[in-house]
Amino acid sequence: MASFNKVALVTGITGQDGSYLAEFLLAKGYVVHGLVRRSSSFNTSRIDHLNEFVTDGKLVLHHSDLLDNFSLSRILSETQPDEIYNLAAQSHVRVSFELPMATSETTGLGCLAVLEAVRLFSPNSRIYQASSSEMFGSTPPPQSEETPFHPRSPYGVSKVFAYWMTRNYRESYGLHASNGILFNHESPRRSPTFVTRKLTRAAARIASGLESSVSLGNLSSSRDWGYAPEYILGMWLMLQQDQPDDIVLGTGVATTVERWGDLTFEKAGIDFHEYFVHNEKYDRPSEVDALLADTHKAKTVLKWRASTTAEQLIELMLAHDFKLISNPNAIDGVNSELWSELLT
Ligand code: NAP
Ligand code: G4F
Repeated sequence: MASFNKVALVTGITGQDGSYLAEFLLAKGYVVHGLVRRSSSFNTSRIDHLNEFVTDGKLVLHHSDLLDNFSLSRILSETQPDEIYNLAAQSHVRVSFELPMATSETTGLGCLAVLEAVRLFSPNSRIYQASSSEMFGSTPPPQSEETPFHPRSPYGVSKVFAYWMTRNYRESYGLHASNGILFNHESPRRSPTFVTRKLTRAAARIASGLESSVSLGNLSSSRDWGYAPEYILGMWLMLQQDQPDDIVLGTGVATTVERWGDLTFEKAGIDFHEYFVHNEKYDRPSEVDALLADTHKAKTVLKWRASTTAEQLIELMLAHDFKLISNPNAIDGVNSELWSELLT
């Protein structure tokens, strides 16, 4: 289904999800505007392969920052997007304990800045807010749209603020604003500061003789890990609904960190417990023990379901991390069969 001439604006386009979303929307015929924050080093490696679209004027990159209300307002006024995906955030939970103020500003108030700029300058835009299963915190699994929040980190608290602001702007001003409550989703584009990619990268490097150990924190927590490109379809589907809503996306299967480590190292031909070293600097002052999605609503309302299993995800991430050892510039392509399935 092509959606010609639609305009989308993506905050966080340089991140894991933003880069897949940009590819997805461009393939659907959208003009995509992406916000890139200023950095002293290159921060566009995940979208550099889309340069041909920049040349064609289909992908337009703007310097901006969620903390700069003027640039947000100006870009929204000028572009009048049909759809806005607010993906920008300080998204690392452990780091949010070290940077509680900066995390709250970007991840919490940043969402409010987007909502207010939309209300004032582009009220017909539909908005997707990247909410998180981290909001459920210590509430036991399975977690659904009806599950009470009990966040366990400054990141989680900030996401709860953004979730409620999104609902409040929907109820107060009639904005088409939806919360996608996404459980963990990973890919070869995941930053290696998150545990899944840290493990696939370490396994490939240890098996290749480049490293001799991997330092980690708590191994007993469990997460509902899915494959990021599939979640992009779910985000897009939320904005195609007549009514805005709040919807959980996940796989419905949970794996512990230890099991992920065992499987990953086994697939690399080595034994996880021979190379694992505990380092308390990766422990968190308060932990989220167990996340597991109840995806009934996504299946019925969006007709969306995750199909890549944790084992398949490990295999594709590990394969890419092995490839990076011989070719550090290798780009991870999404399997073309899956990509065309997602696009139809
Ligand atoms: P990510 O890879 O960490 O990307 C975050 C993006 O936000 C990057 O583009 C980053 O820019 C940008 N950003 C950070 N601070 C900013 C600021 N002040 N102004 C403008 N941009 C800023 O995160 P992700 O995994 O793609 O996740 C996307 C969103 O979904 C995030 O909001 C995350 O919290 C949420 N989420 C993720 C998951 C998951 O499992 N991946 C699950 C639930 C919710 P730089 O590239 O310059 O750093
Ligand atoms: O990979 P993680 O850092 O992901 P976490 O904390 O679940 O957060 C991710 O998913 C959220 C959705 O629920 C997103 F909203 C958020 O933006 C992010 O994408 O940690 C997963 C688990 C935790 O229990 C952590 O304590 O792995 C444990 N862990 C053990 N050792 C580690 C490490 N996590 C990291 N990052 N690094 C370690 O060395």
